[in-house]
Amino acid sequence: MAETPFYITTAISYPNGRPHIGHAYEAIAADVIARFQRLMGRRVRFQTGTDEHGLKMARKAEEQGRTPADLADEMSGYFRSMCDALNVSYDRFIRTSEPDHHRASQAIWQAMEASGDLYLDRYEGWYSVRDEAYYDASELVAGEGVEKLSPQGTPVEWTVEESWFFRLSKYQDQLLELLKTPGFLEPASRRNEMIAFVEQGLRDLSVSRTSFDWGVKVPGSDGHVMYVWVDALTNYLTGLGYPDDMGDMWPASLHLIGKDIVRFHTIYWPAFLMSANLPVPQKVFGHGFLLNRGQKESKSLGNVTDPVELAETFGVDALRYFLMREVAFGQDGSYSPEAIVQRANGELGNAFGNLAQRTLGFIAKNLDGYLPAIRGHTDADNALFAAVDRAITVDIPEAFESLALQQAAEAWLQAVFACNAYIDSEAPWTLRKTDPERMETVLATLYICIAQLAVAISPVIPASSAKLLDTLGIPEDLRTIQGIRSHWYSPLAENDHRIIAPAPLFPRLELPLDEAE
Ligand code: ME8
Repeated sequence: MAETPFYITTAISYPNGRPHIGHAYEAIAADVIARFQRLMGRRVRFQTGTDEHGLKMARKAEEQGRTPADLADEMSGYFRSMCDALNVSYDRFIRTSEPDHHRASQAIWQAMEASGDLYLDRYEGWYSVRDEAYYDASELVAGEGVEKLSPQGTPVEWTVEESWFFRLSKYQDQLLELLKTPGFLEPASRRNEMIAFVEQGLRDLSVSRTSFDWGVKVPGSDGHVMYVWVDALTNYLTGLGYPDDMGDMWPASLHLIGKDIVRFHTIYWPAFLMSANLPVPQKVFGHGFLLNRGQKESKSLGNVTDPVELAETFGVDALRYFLMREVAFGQDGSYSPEAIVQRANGELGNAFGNLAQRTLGFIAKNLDGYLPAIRGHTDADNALFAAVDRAITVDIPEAFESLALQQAAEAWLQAVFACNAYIDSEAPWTLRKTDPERMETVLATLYICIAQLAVAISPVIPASSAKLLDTLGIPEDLRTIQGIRSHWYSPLAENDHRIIAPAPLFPRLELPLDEAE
């Protein structure tokens, strides 16, 4: 079977301010999925970046008395360094202000024009700058007093200007069919809303603006810049080289986005692609929102958290693990320092860290660090091997594959518990006196299981896993599911690999003082 590549993208963020925890959450989730696919031996391409055009950026820059380009340069840097700090393994960090992106956006525009899908008219209607979205009057909701708000609760303004329109209405039937295709839009709970929106009847979409110039120029139409979402969505093609040869990475395997921008990704974007005669993405997943102790973060509430500071306080892997383990992927979730500390200490520190520490420390102390010898396995050993193997070949991969990220972490933790039950019942510290040969077999069994579990959880806690696998002496090329199931133990033992004073993997976390009060 020909190898199918895996192309995953996050939304590109508006760099009108610094990144918040929601941005970190999405980047980490995408990274976990990308790393899992690599672990399965697939060729992966992973793209993230910043969405720099539009009125929201232009206005924010004006407020600060600087140019939009200057604002974008500064803020985009924070997004990129957040990804780096959180160990997000992107292949391309795209900025929509880059020249190749302007070229790609103009090319898709011309392809839509060639299909007869663009025409000049006058736009009159509501626009939300915060959402960079047009809304029909029927969608607006009452705010406090007389003002009307968008369905997302953001302010709207009445806008009248000459504009290019895209024949969205033409794609109504095709879009309905696409939205009803199993697996295209997940979780399924988001599907009905989109189907209802299309069934109401689609109106053509205004796709250019003339009242400002911070955007991609409409080819051959002076004074028009593209509606920011037209260029933003095109970033997924730019990164592959569009309009030149895109290789075999398109259509994308997965666009990972938040629930607030599902309409853009499952209605507008597929319609643009259909118009340009390009295949539509295979899957769009709209994850939930992350709340701070159940509340939306906002400057006025003073509860905005810098994700990089959070990682510095608790550790990158503790934060990554917490986010994946705590929240059912697809639903909203909440975080707090207490909850992070509790999960990290209980599950990473006590359950997995101690298991590794006890086993390796025991080998270092009692066998001078030389790997224990295996002299025939008992039923208990085989039962543990079977449980761990099932976890790493069935339960964990199936959960990751279906984007049930929380379940993947849960399945891993269950296998860790099985190892802990085994170490307690086999009690190598007692065997040391009564049956030193059996003690060695027990330690070797644990050694193999720990290595396998370190590989299986590496998408979530890559740095800690790598550190543990280094200590264990597992060569890089065996750090895949297939590799770590091969018979590497005896060759490693014969190689005289030694375990010397293993360092604790997960230092015990305390709540910062101001949180503990
Ligand atoms: O929407 N929890 O950019 P953005 C989880 N530029 N996810 C959240 C979140 C939260 N509290 N807040 C936001 C944009 N997000 C556009 C995207 S894509 C071609 C253009 C998610 O900076 C949000 O849903 O407002 C989106 O997926 C991403 O963060 C970037 O949001």
